[in-house]
Amino acid sequence: MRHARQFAAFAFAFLACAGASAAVVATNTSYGVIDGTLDTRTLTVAEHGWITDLNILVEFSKCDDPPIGPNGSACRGPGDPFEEEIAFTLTGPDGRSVDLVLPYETYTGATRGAGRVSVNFDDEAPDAVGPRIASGTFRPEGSLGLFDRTDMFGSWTLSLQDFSPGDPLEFFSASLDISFTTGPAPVPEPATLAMLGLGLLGMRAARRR
Ligand SMILES: [Ca+2]
Ligand SMILES: [Ca+2]
Ligand SMILES: [Ca+2]
Repeated sequence: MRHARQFAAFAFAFLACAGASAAVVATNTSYGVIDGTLDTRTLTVAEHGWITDLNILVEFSKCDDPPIGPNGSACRGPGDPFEEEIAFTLTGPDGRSVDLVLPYETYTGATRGAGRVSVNFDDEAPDAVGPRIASGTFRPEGSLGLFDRTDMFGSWTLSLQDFSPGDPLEFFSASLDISFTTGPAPVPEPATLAMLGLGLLGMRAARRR
């Protein structure tokens, strides 16, 4: 155990040596009405950094017709907004994808739309996203930790889908909020750290014999 602990201490010391930052590294504010179709928004990160935590803030509305428009806030239509018929997915520069909102699963039917909301998708949030559309910080359907230890540099794609015509999804903005370190090499995954720790213990046991 002592060796494993020493190794962990070494790993943390290594982390402390590298520069560490947290910042909104990319934003897209291209308003759009998405209805019965798939649309995407690109978030371009211009600097390199090893991701230690990634959150994404998405500002959108899902209202009964008509659309609320680029400056709208409350829903104009009084009817069922069909909140369930949308899907959000974030794809990183290296092609890996994480589902934020799943269709007909994350959100369920509502009697009246919530209007324009800001949802911060964050693995560390206490509450999971859904079942009603609401502003706040929520855990996404998939784990954004999938992006940890990868380079944030490059083009990220937020896919926004609305499954049937009528009651559009409206997109206002998205921001990537990334904590990252700078340095020559990515930090090993916890599983790798644990295996290295076990390996050290094994070597020690073998030396004893
Ligand atoms: Ca995280
Ligand atoms: Ca987080
Ligand atoms: Ca629709």
